[in-house]
Amino acid sequence: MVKDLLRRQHIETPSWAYGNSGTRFKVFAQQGVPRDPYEKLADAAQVHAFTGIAPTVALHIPWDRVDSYEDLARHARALGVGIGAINSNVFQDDDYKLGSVTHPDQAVRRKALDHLLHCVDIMDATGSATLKLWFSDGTNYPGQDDIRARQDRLAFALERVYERLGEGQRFLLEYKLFEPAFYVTDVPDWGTAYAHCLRLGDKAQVVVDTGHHAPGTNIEFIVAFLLREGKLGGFDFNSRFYADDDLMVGAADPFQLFRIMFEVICGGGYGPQVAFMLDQCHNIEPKIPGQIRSVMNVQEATAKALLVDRDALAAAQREGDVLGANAVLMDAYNTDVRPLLGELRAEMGLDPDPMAAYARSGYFEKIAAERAGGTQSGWGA
Ligand code: RM4
Ligand code: MN
Repeated sequence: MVKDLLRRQHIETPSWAYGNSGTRFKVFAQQGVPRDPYEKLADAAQVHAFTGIAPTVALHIPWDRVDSYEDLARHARALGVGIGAINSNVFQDDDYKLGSVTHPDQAVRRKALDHLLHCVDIMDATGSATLKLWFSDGTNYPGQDDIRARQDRLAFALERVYERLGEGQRFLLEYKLFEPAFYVTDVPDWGTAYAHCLRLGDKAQVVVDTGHHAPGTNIEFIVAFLLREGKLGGFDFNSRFYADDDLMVGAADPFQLFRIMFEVICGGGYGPQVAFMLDQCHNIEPKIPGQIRSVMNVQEATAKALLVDRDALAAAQREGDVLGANAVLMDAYNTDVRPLLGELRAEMGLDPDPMAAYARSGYFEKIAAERAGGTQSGWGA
């Protein structure tokens, strides 16, 4: 039963995790990094080949701009993966200094909206069902712009995108507390994202990036609440020690990840309706193994959450047995699920140890040798 649910798990990896990345201080180049989206998909296919549960790859536009998106999708299929969410990028053009869809200048707002609509065209071409919207929009200084007018401009753009969505397509609105804006951020929290989505309808949902909250925020509460309202569309998983660190999910706080997964399962969110996506950057560690490790971390947290004895938990809760209820949860969290997952992988025809199997495969040596010349992909900030 637990194994069946785990076998069906689907974790999406981000194309940008395979490219070079860094901080505003330095981007360290690595060997074998993809030069184009085709090579990024090849690397993502390795993550799926060794874990068996990462069958889709999110694209980021324009980082993954190609001549033919149909051709890119065909290439993905031939590699055994599919195209997942299309991530819009309205934060790197010089025009967006004062915002994108909330910019005070109508011409800039139009340009940003056109990009978002273009992303829906790419969804049509690739068969992607999900558009992910993150806006860096905001202000740095009190008085810089009208907070309410910016909300109106945002609502206008979201409406236009919503109207453009086809059958079976949806958008996920992402929030982030701060950065790059340091005073007002136009979509800073789940409440703002939720309110905009609620007004639009079922095809608009909220995505929770686990790195986008103030320290100490109870993310599992947000998850429980949004699920209850049918507004949790998915996750951008990563972990953080300080701000939006984009470190490997489950690295900083595996217990938080377990608590989140438990709420997903209890709230009926363990299925295709809630997308489990990774949004990470591997600045100093090798990228493909970094993704494999991250997928395994989510899988381990999920296995532990599935092992919670929910009947025993409900009984303890009914009886007001505070310590008993807590113990039920902790027993599951403290279970070593690695043998179970090894067994599951063997049943799926995979090596029980994906990290070791990848290291032995020779793929890294191959790409390091082959990918000489050209320009390595990166997030180019
Ligand atoms: C943003 C946000 C988006 C991601 C970019 C790279 O902070 O998390 O989801 O697409 O970073
Ligand atoms: Mn994100």
